[in-house]
Amino acid sequence: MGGNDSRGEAFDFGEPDDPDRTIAVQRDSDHEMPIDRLEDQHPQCPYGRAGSCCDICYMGPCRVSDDDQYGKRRGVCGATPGTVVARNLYREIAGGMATHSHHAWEAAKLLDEIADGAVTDYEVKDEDKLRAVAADLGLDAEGDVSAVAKAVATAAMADFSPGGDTLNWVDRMPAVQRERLAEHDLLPLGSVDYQASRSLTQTHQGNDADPVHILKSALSAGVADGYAGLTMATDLQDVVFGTPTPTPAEAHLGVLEPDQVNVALHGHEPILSEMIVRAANELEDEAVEAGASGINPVGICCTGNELAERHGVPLAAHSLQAELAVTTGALDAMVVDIQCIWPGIADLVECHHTRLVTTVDYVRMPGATHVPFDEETAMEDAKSIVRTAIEGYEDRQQRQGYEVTIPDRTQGAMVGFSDSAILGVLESIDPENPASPIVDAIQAGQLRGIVGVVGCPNPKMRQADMAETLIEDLLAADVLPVVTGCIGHIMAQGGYLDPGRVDDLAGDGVAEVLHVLGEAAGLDGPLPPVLHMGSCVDNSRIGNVVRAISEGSGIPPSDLPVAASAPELIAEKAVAIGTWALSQGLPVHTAPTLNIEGSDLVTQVLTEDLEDITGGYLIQEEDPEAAAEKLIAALDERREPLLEQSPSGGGD
Ligand code: BF8
Repeated sequence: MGGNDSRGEAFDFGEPDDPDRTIAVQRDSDHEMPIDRLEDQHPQCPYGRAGSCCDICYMGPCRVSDDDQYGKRRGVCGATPGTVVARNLYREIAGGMATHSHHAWEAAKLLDEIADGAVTDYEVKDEDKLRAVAADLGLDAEGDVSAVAKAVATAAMADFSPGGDTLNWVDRMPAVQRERLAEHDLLPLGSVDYQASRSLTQTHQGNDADPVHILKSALSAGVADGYAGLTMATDLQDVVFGTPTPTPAEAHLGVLEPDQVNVALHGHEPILSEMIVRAANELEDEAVEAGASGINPVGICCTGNELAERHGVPLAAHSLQAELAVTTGALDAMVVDIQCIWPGIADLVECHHTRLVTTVDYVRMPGATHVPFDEETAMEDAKSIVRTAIEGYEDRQQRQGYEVTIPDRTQGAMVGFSDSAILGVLESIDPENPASPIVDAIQAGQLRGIVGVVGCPNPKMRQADMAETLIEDLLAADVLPVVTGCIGHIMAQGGYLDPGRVDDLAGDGVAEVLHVLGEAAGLDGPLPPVLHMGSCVDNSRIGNVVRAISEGSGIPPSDLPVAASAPELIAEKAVAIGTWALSQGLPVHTAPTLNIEGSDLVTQVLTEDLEDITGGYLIQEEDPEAAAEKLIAALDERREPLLEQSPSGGGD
């Protein structure tokens, strides 16, 4: 983060957003939206919600639960509720791990191709990060950039070798926690591809029936997700696309422009979206020839976060609002890659001119145009996709009586708080030890703790403003929330990423910390009340900050007042991320509650016993105020010993 003195003015965001806006915008009277389909699904299956349904063999499905209301005590094969619930959970986590690590694999392959010169449309943008990652992995970090890039890419790709016993990226874990996990045999057994095949094998009918053993393997899959998925993806994306710095961005559907070619980029991998943004710049003239005043790329879900944090591209919508973006009638193309691409979008584009473009071989949708996107022909492919959007714009102009209704809603936000940006600010206060400003603020009683509030917008929880209420309660209690994923969009839309709202939202202690950090960052004002740290793979950035504070202070991660919350969890990926956070020793809150309540044993292991093993434990709570109270109590428990050690003996 640099010392740009004009930034204070640049971040004049005006009045905060209407608090009802986020909910209101999810309904559209003319079209069926996810929230309507959720209502249609009621009542939902209670056996599935309890994790009690076993459908992995054809003697079933069996309903197996410790609660007689939800099933019998044994499946046809004799499986207990513990076996069934643990097995179902392990499969969820493995699904998330496989998906994140496949994302990381694409980034590793790209870096390898850059190093070999096989791909020329991309380059190494952040050489410092490349060398830092190489050094952390114990590789030769000196010398020619291509050689270091090749070494890092080779180490990354080794983490995917079939049946392989290597997981290099686990070296990015705090050493103290790695040792703790090793003592309990909780480190991944081998490459992430091995972990993926092992998870399916282990949970096959008639294999592992020991619930605790299954949960241990599930936890290892969470570790693999955190390092060979999240951390590797963020590391390599920063190397190739640059490490984010604080940047202003507009949020909400009002960022669509009636007289421009609107291209929504939806999904997760910046490999595609970065190139589309570049191609859009290059094809402005063609858009003008078609009668538009320009091309307006906007971001949806994690692609939105990736583009906003690096380029300030507008954050149009979170995943739950993607369909709503189509209903504006202003979207000329929606270009998707992987993950969180809901099939409802394909139904909806049939009523509109919007071109739905799929780009990845394993993500296809009926009604979409498939344009294969290849790194070797990236710019050419991206231009062809942007030209499809221009055609969409021309089609929009030619439709008689076609209505475009863009909500008059935009909200300014400050995004781009990467780990290196945050640590850079802390270093500017204490160059010797960036942990000390945080530990000092905790010991002075100003900062009660930090909570990573991450993940999805679940229509079940959206109706209760779950994320907003939780975050407001945390802030008021002097807890600093850091956010990623679609929660980042919710926060941007609600004005929580506006530095001007610090004094309204934050307790006096955390407000003071944000003012001090903002001044140190040269922002001429405070940091925003909520720090946007990026996409869902960028949860690794939270891990890196925790690691730096832990290593700088000598306090293990499990003794720091740091917790995680996925207050509106949807995806298996989010369950995998939560499992990684549990492995790192953190209290982890989820809502909706995980599908584990069919087994008393699994519930007890995760909510209680695990604390003695990794330091982490699960908090299941669907009421936002109660969730905030439980998280604050968890932070206080870890803060207490630090207050006792403080020079003044505590600040409260
Ligand atoms: O990976 S927050 S709905 S977009 S799963 Fe999906 Fe959830 Fe959004 Fe990003 Ni993360």
